[in-house]
Amino acid sequence: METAQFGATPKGGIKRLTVSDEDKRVRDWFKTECEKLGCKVEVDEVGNMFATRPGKRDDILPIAMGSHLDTQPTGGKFDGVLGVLGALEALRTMVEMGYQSNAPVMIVNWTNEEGSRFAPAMLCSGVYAGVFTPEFAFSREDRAGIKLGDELQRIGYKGTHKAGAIKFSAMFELHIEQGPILEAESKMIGIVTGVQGMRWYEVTVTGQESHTGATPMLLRKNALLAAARMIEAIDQVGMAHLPGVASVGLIENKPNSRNVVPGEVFFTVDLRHPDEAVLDKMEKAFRSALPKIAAEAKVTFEEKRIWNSPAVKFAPELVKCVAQGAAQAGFKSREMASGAGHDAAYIARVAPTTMIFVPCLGGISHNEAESTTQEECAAGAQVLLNALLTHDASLA
Ligand code: HGY
Ligand code: MN
Ligand code: MN
Repeated sequence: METAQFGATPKGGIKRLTVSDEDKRVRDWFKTECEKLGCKVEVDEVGNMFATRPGKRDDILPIAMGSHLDTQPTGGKFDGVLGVLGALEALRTMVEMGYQSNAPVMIVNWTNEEGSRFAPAMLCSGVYAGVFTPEFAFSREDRAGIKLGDELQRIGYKGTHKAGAIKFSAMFELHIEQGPILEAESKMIGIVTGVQGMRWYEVTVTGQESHTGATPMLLRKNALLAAARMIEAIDQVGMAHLPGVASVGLIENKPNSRNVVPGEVFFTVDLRHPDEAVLDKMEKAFRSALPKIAAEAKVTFEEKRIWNSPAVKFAPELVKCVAQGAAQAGFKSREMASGAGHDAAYIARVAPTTMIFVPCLGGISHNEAESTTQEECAAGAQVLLNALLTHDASLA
């Protein structure tokens, strides 16, 4: 609730876009809170923040707990934030109890998880994992043409450490489920086993601007009409490959004037499925639908895939720590895969990683009404701490 002030919206949500002034304020707040716990806070070249508290032994790598503090434009108070603040609460509890772990403990705030302002999502955990170069990340532009690298510099979070240089031995990520399963089954904890495959595309449809009054229907090259038919076809791709999903979220119509037949439309496509082979089929179906629609509407189009995050399985030994942690705390739990993308999906490439879910009201997320009870937040933080200490005990 305290960090929800940074980017608070009138409808009770948060607008805290990556490396905006609001993001700077919550980063500064996070740094101060970690330093109060005796942590050293380091920032890498793409703004990832690493707060480390020493353990009994300094000859073994830290165990990390991480997530993100950036939000969607109409985001909620818990997506990403619960994972960072849940980690802070777990660390606070250790400090208050005067408990020292074997391994150092690290809290990580990953830059640009949402991919809303700067595509793709999970960009800077991706840089850390070697999926993208720092230069690629710096070059990413928002729809106003502002570059991520320049904004990182402007808010003072373009750190000195090379991405990937600050090491940890394992990562746990606490997150709200962002879907309806745990609530429907009255389970408190999701033992997350992996993340589904995700692909993002950009489509630009080009027609011809013309007068809406003087241009006969049969002579038009209406880019928005073609885009509308493409968007319908994309929805059909999702419906034909359940439990896969297919979405168009961002659309720009030019010139967007009441009495001009639209000449150019830009829109984004988000395809996801747990099985890569089916995701390939969805991609093929999507790509084969566009040419027919364009030809009928007498328009042209360009389409390119800008992101491909394959399905990921999490580390079984850490998944077990979460299951033990939930049982230890006496919470009902169930194994599940994640529909949403998370930094853990990329971090799993460079260190054993897993996730913990708690329910959110009605499974609603990426929505200002996103809501999770204090009891559910506390349960998540408790299981996060239990899982971390279970893993830590194995390192003694
Ligand atoms: O797109 C996602 O699934 C995540 O919320 N960035
Ligand atoms: Mn998230
Ligand atoms: Mn999100």
